[in-house]
Amino acid sequence: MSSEEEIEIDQAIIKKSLYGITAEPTYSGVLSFMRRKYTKDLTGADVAISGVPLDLMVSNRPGTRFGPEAIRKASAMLETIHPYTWNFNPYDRLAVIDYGDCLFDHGKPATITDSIYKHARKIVDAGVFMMTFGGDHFISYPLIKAHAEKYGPLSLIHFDAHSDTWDYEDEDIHDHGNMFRRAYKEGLINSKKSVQVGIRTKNPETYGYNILYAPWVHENGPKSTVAEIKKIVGDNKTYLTFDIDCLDPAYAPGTGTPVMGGLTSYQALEIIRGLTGINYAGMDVVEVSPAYDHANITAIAAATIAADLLCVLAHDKGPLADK
Ligand SMILES: [Mn+2]
Repeated sequence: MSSEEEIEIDQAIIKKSLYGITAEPTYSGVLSFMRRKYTKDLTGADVAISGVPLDLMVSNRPGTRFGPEAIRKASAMLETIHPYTWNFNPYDRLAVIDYGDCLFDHGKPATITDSIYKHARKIVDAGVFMMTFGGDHFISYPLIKAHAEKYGPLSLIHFDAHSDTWDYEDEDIHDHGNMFRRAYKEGLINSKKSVQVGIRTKNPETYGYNILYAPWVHENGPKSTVAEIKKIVGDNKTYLTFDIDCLDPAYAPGTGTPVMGGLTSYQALEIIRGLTGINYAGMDVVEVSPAYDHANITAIAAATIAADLLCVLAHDKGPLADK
């Protein structure tokens, strides 16, 4: 920016249009995701970013309640335009707001599922696309429930080291390891038209989910992975969930349950950047746990993945008609 250009700081508050982006110092000002307008007003919004700062359902190391905050902070450093992949500014095409976080009562764990579900229903029922930041992966269950009630049984594109289809005796257990069994059992997900990508842990029961294991992705590369994903989900309404532990711990150490042998950040971005032309219902990026992070590696990875997913949506929407 030129020295004469006036920098107006705190775009998250003062921004008038829901479109466009204004440069401001990366180290200063009110944080929202990509400095989007921080608002509860869904009018005119295409996409609402929101956080679910939950880490009560983890089986291993907690701390993902600080995930949404870390992803917002990391996003302040991101470039808006990646000319080698997307030759456009996504915020010229998509009206993206930051809706803030979901409020729930951590002292009443049994009420949390419903609080997340109601938070999602408010946004989904307004016809606004949700991009949600976790929080532990359990949050995907109430989010998917809200989306499936509007759109019918969904296809799932699920990036993870773990399949999260554990079979517990108690059907009503609140845990970040069995959401996709539960969502399948409740008819929220069509598992045959769904795909899990990057899995590299024990998986006793697949419930019909298609699985592209991490070694398969490494052997076949991003292009074949994209082709397989598109073949599986077809034109079905699709929910995309990205557990950051899909990435190798070298690229995402700040997470509760890291597993070696995962995707590189470049592989993940190449796959995501190929996933255009899919009939998306909603998306989330989960399991960032800043206390285990180093140099914000994991938060930057999550913010970049989310920003690129917005580029996918902006690509599919195309440029706005001239006003
Ligand atoms: Mn996982």
